[in-house]
Amino acid sequence: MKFIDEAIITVQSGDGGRGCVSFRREKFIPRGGPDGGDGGKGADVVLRTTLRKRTLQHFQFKRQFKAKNGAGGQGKKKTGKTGKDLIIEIPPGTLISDAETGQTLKDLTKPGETFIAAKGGRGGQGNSRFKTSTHRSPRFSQPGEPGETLILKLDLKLLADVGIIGLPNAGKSTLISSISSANPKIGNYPFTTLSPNLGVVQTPWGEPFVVADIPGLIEGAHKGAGLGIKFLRHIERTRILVHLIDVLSIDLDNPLKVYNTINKELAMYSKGLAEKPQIVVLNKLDLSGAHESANTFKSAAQDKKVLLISAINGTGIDELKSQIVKLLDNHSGVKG
Ligand SMILES: Nc1nc2c(ncn2[C@@H]2O[C@H](COP(=O)(O)OP(=O)(O)OP(=O)(O)O)[C@@H](O)[C@H]2O)c(=O)[nH]1
Ligand SMILES: [Mg+2]
Repeated sequence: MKFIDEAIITVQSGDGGRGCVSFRREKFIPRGGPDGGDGGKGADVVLRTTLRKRTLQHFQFKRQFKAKNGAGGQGKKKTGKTGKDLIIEIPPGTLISDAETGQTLKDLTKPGETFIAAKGGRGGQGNSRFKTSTHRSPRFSQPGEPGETLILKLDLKLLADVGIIGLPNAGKSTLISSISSANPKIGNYPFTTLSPNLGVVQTPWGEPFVVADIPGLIEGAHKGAGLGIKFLRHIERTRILVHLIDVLSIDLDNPLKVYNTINKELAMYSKGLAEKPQIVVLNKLDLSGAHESANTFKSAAQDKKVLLISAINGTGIDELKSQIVKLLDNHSGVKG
C-alpha cells in the first residue's frame, strides 16, 4: 500500500571561479613574478533526507535550484571562495532518477542521507600555475569549469506518519475523509474498509502529514477473527497511532474494555506497535448520551489525555490535528 508522490526539478551546480592573472608588486621588486590564485570550486547541489519533510509538495512552488558559483582567484596566490553547497531537503523514501534517461540515480531511505546530484565546476588555475623556466610571465589563466544541469525525477513512496486504529464502525474512514483528500467507503456496518487507505493532511502548522486508515480490529483478531491483524503491518512504520473509539460503544460498567481490547491485539502483533505513542480519541460526540459516556471513560482513564471529536460535524478536529502535529514533532528526532 504505497501512495506515490512525485516531482520534477531542475538542479544546476555552480561554475568554478576563473583563475586570476596577477603579478607581484612590491617596493624594490620592480618585476615580481606571476601570483594569480586559482578560482574557487562551484557549489554542489546536494539532496538530503530529513524527517522535517513528509511529502514532495514543497516542489510545487519551487522547481529550479541553482547553486552558487565559485569566486574568482585573486592576486598573492589567493584562491577564490568555494560556493556554499545548496542543500535540498526531501523526505526519506525518495527515489531519485534522471528525468531524461529514466535511470535510477539513488534511493534514499533513511533520514540524514545525502546524494550529490550535481557537482560544482572546478576553479580555473591562476597564472602563477603556468610559470615555467622558459615562460616566466604568463599573462593567462584558466576559466572555471562550468557547473552541470540535470533534470531529476523524485518519487516518494509515501509511508504513513499516523495510523488510525479501532473497532469496526468507530468512524476511522469518516475521520480520514474529513481531514484529508482520501475518499474511502463509509458504512454503518462492520468491516466496511477491506484494505488500507492513505491520505495527506494539510495543517496550518507547516508540513503536511500522512494518515493511514486500516480495517477494524476486533477481539481475537490475532487469532484471525474478523479480518485478522494482517493489516497492522501497514502501520508498523508509522510514528504514532490515533486510537479511535465510538463513544457509544463504551460500556459504562467497564469503560476501558474496548480500549484495552484493541491494545491487547496490538501487543499480540508486536511490542513495537503496542509501544507506539497513541492519541486516544472518542468519536461521535454529536450523538445523544455521548457526553455521559465520554465522562465515564475519562474518569476511568485518569491521567490519559482523551480528545473528543465528531468526525461527521467537525467538532474537535482542529484540536486533534494540532495534537497529532505536536506528537509527530516530538517523535521525529529533529528540532526546528
Ligand atoms: N453520528 C455520527 N456518526 C458517525 C461519526 N463518524 C462516523 N459515523 C458513522 O459511523 C459509521 C461507521 O463509519 P466508518 O467511518 O465507516 O467506520 P470505520 O471505523 O471506518 O469502520 P470499518 O471500516 O468497518 O472498520 C458510518 O455510518 C458513519 O456515518 C460521527 O462523528 N457521528
Ligand atoms: Mg472504515
